[in-house]
Amino acid sequence: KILITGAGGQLGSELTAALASTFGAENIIATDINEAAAEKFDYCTFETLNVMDKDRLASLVDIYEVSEIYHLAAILSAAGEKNPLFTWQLNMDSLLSVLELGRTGAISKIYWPSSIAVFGQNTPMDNTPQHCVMDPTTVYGISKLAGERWCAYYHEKFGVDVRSIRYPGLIGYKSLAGGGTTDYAVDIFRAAVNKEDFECFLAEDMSLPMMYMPDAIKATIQLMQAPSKDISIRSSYNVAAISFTPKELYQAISKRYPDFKISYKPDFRQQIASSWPNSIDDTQARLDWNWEHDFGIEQMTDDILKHIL
Ligand code: VAH
Repeated sequence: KILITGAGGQLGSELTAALASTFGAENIIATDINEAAAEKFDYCTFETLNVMDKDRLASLVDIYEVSEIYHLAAILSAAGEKNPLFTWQLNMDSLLSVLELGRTGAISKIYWPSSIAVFGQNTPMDNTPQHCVMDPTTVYGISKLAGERWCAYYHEKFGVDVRSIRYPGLIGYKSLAGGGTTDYAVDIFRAAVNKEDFECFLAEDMSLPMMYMPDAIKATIQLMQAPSKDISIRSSYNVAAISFTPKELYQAISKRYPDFKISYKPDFRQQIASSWPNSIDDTQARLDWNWEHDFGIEQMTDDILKHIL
């Protein structure tokens, strides 16, 4: 059975549904700290779980005979800056509890998302390589980089089968983003279809690596299904799809919504975004498990606007 933490979140809502259709809803246990998330999961088992509560996590693993955990619960980059120490504790302690379940043999496989937030000001910004200087500036990024090293450590020392992707900004229309620096690219679509003007918290020329949710889901399931021997990176894989600026996304949307208006009012998130790469080199993911993205900015925009209404 597969247990997902943070299942009610932006990624969790869609990944849980995809796992249910791939592996059978009867094999899925969705968990979230937020009880109200239960309503999204009428198709599978749902349990409330605070990931800081490692005893409850262990008992859910035991009760449901869980063999795999997708540990998605975390505090993201922008939200994390408001409460640095708690963000560190939550992001790190919960990952270590999951890795310990792997070490003791309670579970046999782990998925844990990392992020391009592991990169920083001295990282090469264009076509950022898998291995390079990583000097994250946010607590979220620091926790993801440390988490990557823990994943590699547990694999190396204890043989834990843990797999990870450094996601770019993820864009979906089915659930809202929360507390991230890339959230504008989700919110902008709702403003457009609701015929509201949009105020963007990043500068118009702030290029960032992004990915449409179906590509992120595909990458995750592909990585988790790859034979263990093909996984050469046990920290976390660079994975790329598209890069664009707020202005380019606005232009793509305004082709379909000509009256749509945007203004730019960069806040503290602009500084976070400018410490992240413009584009990512994902050669290793392409070599190891045949990663290939499907959606460009135009296809993504079409698809979202077709479905979001
Ligand atoms: C954030 N969406 O903005 C996340 C992501 C690449 C950024 O990790 O914090």
